[in-house]
Amino acid sequence: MKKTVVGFSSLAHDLQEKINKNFNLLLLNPKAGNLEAQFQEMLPQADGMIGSGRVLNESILQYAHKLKVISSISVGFDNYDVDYLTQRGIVLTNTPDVLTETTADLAFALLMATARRVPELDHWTKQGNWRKTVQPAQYAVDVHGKTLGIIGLGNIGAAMARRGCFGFNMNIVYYSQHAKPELEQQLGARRCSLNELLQQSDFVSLHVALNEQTHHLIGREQIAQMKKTAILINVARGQVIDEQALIDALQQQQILGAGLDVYTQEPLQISPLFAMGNVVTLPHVGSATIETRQAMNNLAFDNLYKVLNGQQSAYMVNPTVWPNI
Ligand code: 8YV
Repeated sequence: MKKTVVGFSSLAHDLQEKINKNFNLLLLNPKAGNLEAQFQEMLPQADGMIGSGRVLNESILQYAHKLKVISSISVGFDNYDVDYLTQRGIVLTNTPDVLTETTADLAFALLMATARRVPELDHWTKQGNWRKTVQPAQYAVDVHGKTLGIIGLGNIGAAMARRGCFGFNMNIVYYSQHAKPELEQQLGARRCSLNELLQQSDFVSLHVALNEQTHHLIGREQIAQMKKTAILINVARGQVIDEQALIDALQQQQILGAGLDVYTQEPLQISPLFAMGNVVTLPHVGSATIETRQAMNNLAFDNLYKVLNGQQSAYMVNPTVWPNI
């Protein structure tokens, strides 16, 4: 008998087809309302779950009596209570690596767009304001040769650092739990304290996972350490920054600008950030390219398929569960 898989977010058509060929797919339907009732009905049958962008905790998973695996179509796993899953013997898998370069591309695009005021000047030009040669009011700031501070030198942080070093001759400093001697060698990167990084960087780019240690890692005190001319880039998770502190700092011109892809509340529909010319806001699109989303879907399917067929996946977030499942 085919195993049952519950899709907990909208899934691409070809992913649905692949799942349906191998398993019995039940898809949550947000338009039909009452998600809790839908979960309550579907989850007792679920052997596997697949999707992204939804908090799945004990209050929902209590209905999933025979669940073996949650395959998350994301690298981040802050939406899941990993300890609870481990206790329950449920494997959690994710999709790292395939999105590293694409996410770093976007982080660098945000850095460039904010520093060179691309969206702001695009809007200004289209509004018909270009009546004579641009004046200092339209000037931006240089990127090349500046100091790029990377907070969290994991895969995506390192890919961002490479772009800065090799593409723009930037000086790289980083703050990370672990020293990365190889990257220090390759990129001339220097490890330093968080305060030192904040004080010295022209661009501060966040690349840490969200957890108890990184929640509001960048708050009022940290922003106060930054240069007045510095720009903050965040493609990690919104909650790594105290968003109100950032808004206040931008309004008081304590820093020059911010390039943001992630927010405390998503989707974000109203925010003082939207009224600020020196802030570039994107709708959480770090991995959102056709190729990368396809690769993430393929990997998530592979993870799901393997675990439901008794094979280990290389991308288990809680591998200690394995012998017991
Ligand atoms: C997700 C992301 O795909 O992978 C992550 O952790 O943040 C994104 O790339 C996105 O959250 C999908 O909802």
